[in-house]
Amino acid sequence: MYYFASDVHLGAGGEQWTRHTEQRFVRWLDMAASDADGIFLLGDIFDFWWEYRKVVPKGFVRTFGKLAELTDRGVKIYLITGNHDMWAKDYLKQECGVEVFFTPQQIKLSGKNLFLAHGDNMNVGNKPMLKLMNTGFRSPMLRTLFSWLIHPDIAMSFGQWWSGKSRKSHSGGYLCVESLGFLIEYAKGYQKRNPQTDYIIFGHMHFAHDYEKDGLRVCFLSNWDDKVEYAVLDNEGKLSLKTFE
Ligand SMILES: [Mn+2]
Repeated sequence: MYYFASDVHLGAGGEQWTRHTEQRFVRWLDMAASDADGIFLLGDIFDFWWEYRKVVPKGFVRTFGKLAELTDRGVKIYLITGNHDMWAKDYLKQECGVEVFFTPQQIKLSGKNLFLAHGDNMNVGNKPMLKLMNTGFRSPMLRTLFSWLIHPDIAMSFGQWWSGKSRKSHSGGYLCVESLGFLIEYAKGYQKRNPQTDYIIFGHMHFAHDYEKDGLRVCFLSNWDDKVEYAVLDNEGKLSLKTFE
């Protein structure tokens, strides 16, 4: 069995809410780990993650502890970073045993070909502003300057503020199936270029949906504000969206 979840946004919404969400996420990890051959976290696990060379942000110890405990036991856990945790470095790998990918991944599981992505940054070719912003956010030089010139308390406050703003602008409005259109278009193009693809899974939209049409199957995972919907791929290669109580 393979499990897929995304957009936990740990750190968003105040201390009490973060604690509540984190406890829920840790319970989900335990549930998944009971029979998982692999757990895939499709990005935005943290609302804002920033790593210094020798320092990491306060918080999230239950998550780190659980991830480390599970990977120590031999459970395979993967993270494909999202637009809120793309600044990860080696801490999650070294301390928690999580395999981190910074780009979408094609992978074969249970005999099926999957394309896994957070869902940000797709189709940016025709969006020059977004492309420029992304180049800036990912620029090693700007990252170094941000780390070295700004006191961490200020840098983290700025990052948390920016993350909240970005999250609200992207998910604050009314979300519906139509909001997913651009990613479904991307998925169609992707499957055309890679016809062996069986399933595509995205996070990012904070709106769970199981799309199936004309031989294309795209699963969208929910965020963790309310009802949590995650995906499971069973050993026969059947993919389904499930609700976590
Ligand atoms: Mn998100």
